[in-house]
Amino acid sequence: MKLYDCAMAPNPRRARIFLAEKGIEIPKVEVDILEGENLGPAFLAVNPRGLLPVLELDDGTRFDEVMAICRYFEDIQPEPPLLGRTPVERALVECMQRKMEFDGMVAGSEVFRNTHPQFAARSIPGGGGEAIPAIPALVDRGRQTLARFFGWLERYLERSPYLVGDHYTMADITAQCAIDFVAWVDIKIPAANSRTQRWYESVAARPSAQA
Ligand SMILES: N[C@@H](CCC(=O)N[C@@H](CS)C(=O)NCC(=O)O)C(=O)O
Repeated sequence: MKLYDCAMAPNPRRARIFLAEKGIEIPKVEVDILEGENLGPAFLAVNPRGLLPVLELDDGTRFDEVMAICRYFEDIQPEPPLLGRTPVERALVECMQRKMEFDGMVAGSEVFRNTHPQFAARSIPGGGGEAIPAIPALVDRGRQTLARFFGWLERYLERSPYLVGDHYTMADITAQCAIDFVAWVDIKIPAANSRTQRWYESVAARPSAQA
């Protein structure tokens, strides 16, 4: 088994934090997104969409979505549970994790990819062969979505210390990775959002945050 990974990229980091929380170590193959290695023939043979991470099993089966990778590991090693302990919790984690992914990760990607010069012709992640020019207006739209993301986060954390109940889950991992990602474009947790600040300090102090 091996994980095609990219150390600087936020989606592979979601998988790495998940694995670190489970105490699972697997060999990794580093693919440099910034230099476009993911768009070259060697990696496109692994994932034609050119996206990371990808988990490859020993029989050649590949999972090319973070959540599929995490579900697989949750099934083969349930402890500690990161996708919910009961049917209700699992549904709640799913609801929250998707919100964190769309409102946080995807909006962050809109801002980052439409501003960073290295992605000027790669404004949609991954391969497809054609140049996709940046659309500057998407930067404002991404910032607006992120302002809402931070507003929602503060409200969700009114109910419980973690995004779903009293323990750390995949929803926290995705939100934490989104926040660290948007810091690259100088977007920070608003100073007034004290619950989010407290939550962030606690998740960032977990050893897995180094993954
Ligand atoms: N839906 C995919 C998203 C994966 C994704 O967007 N990965 C980014 C890195 S964070 C990527 O591979 N980008 C390639 C590129 O920018 O060319 C998942 O959850 O695994």
